[in-house]
Amino acid sequence: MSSSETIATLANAKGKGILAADESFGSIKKRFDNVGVPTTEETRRAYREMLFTTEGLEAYVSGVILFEETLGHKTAKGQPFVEVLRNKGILPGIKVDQGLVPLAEGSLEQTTKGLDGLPARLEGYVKQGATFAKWRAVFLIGEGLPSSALIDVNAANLAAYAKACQNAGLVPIVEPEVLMEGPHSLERAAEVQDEVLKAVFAALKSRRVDLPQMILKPSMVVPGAKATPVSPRDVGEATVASFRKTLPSELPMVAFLSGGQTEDQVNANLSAINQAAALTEEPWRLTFSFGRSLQKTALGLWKGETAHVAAAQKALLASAARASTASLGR
Ligand code: 5MM
Repeated sequence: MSSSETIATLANAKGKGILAADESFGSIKKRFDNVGVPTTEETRRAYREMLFTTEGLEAYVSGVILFEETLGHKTAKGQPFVEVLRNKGILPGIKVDQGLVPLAEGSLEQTTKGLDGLPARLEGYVKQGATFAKWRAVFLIGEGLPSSALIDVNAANLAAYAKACQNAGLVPIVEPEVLMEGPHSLERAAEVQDEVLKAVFAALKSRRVDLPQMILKPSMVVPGAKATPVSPRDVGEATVASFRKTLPSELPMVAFLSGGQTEDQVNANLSAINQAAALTEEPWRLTFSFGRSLQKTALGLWKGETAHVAAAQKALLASAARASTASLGR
């Protein structure tokens, strides 16, 4: 599948989003620990089989982001996950970053590694059936943070990754995550979002990344988890205001991360963002690429038990349906 076909499939799928199921070894362990499931290759495989074989998922999901290990996994009956997804019309994608490392010794800030040897790895992922890729960079808000050094490094790395993906025929999802940790206000989150997105698009342009052939996966503009929450309407207006200042009109699609928000919060906010964008007729399709908020209820029901698969799949489908409704501004 060419990059143009991939972007057309993802960006034109109204009412659909992308399921982020690319938890690295450490992250999936944390999620499994929370529900008392031991972390082994087999439990990771069985969990992802439960997710991907959910009947009807394709009504709400056009792509799934996989972790490297999962890209090679099969169902218990021996069908590759990539084939399971493709048979449903869902495109398989792959997380290609290799996680976070301290920006400098003793620094509170973290940058993302994975550029070394990236072109060769991308070639391999294409052969395994991946059609798009994802790289996550994080920005912590604090006193004097994020630093300009971090913003520069993360923006440059996101651009280098995106260019490498396009050279390899993969659609890049560029994920600059402004973290919700801390007590910062909505206004402060908006300032940081503006600064980060400006730097990221400047770097993408200077690397000559083809903007109509990429997807942005940002945070919503929300106050810190330790601050007083604001209304979805405020989140909608603040997020769209930031995008008007920073996003090029040729960007086809924005797929938000959930970032630790509850399912109710994140869907109310996604709906309000779409309503705010409709008022001013913004050009981008604004949908979801949630990880935690789509999976949390399903994982809590599954708990590693084959007997619970049907109930967990029902919950995943319901979560995906709610996110889909929100992506339509309802
Ligand atoms: C599913 O989690 C993804 C991988 O994270 P790690 O590399 O830390 O294991 C993560 O990038 C995810 O795609 C985004 O953060 C969006 O997920 P949420 O849960 O924030 O919607």
